[in-house]
Amino acid sequence: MAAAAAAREDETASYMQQFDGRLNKYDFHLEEIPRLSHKDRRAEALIAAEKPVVLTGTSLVKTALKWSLPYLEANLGSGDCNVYESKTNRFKYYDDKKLTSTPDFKFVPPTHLRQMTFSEFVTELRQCEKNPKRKKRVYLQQPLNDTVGPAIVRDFVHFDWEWLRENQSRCNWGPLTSNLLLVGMAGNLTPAHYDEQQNFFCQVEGQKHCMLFAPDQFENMYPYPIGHPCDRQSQLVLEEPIDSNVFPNVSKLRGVHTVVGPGDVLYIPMYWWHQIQSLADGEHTTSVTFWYRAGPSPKEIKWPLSVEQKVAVTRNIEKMLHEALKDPNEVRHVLRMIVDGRYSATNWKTPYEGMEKPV
Ligand SMILES: O=C(O)CCC(=O)C(=O)O
Repeated sequence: MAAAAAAREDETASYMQQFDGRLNKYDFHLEEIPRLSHKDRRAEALIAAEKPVVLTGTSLVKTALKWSLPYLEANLGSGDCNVYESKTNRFKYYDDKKLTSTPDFKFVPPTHLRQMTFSEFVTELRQCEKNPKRKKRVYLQQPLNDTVGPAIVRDFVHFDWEWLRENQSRCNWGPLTSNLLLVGMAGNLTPAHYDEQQNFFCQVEGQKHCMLFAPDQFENMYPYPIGHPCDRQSQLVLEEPIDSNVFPNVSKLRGVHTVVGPGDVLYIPMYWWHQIQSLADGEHTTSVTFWYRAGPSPKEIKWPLSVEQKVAVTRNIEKMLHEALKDPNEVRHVLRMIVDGRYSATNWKTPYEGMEKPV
């Protein structure tokens, strides 16, 4: 038993070594995400504890492993797909509904959303691959909905829904909300962000480097303010030197990472920051996500709150202030007013200063 566990640990240790020299270098510490058989009890325990794990040997999207570009072109249907276009390899998400909520603030969208058929997308992808100097990249991010053709429906119906239901019920997650099909060029990068949902991230074609940062890294990741179109995204560009005068906590940043390939399923827990990049020296990549809403809040709240609960509370307070005050400068002023001289470190002797301890 101990030998098997040691062998599995060795497997994880040697797994990332094969990517030495193929991944970007980062200044912060990264540990490996465990790779475990989906039948391994430790994998179940990690999912239940909301810790990332790569599950091997699942048949979750076995029927999608044949989703090559020609297969998708022939079977995805003739409807339009969402294709993001970027002048760099970074495809930072933004919420265009928030674009109008700050009239004094000119936001320059980092990517441009276009609609096109899957065939048109493949033509664009091939052109971009042939002309890297044109500095145009494309990334298809299309929800799998009822516009897909019958062969894709058949493949979808044969996903391992039983395995998903078992996990959903064991972990008390809410309903499945969506499946996103992602087809991107080698080197495309989705910058660090967190989602408010649980995710089984399935790799179908090509390889992706996935870096995850626990919710307790919130202060080290410097998310944008909640009213910003890039809410839930980090302001840090992890590939570039980071100015520690502007972002002093960056020296404390630490994360975990892995590379996923066809058939691997990465569990990305809710509120875990993640940055995902298709390997630059590889081919195009294809992935499918399974996003689940969180389960109902526990009937009894226990203190101290978990880090995840604190992130949720922080978001709620920030959201209320943003909705009430509208202007980010006002939010800053009110937050300073609450903290300065009251909760600030220099003034904070004891929370009960001036109160006597009962004898
Ligand atoms: O694969 C990617 O590029 C991004 C995926 C992602 O951010 C997610 O599944 O939450």
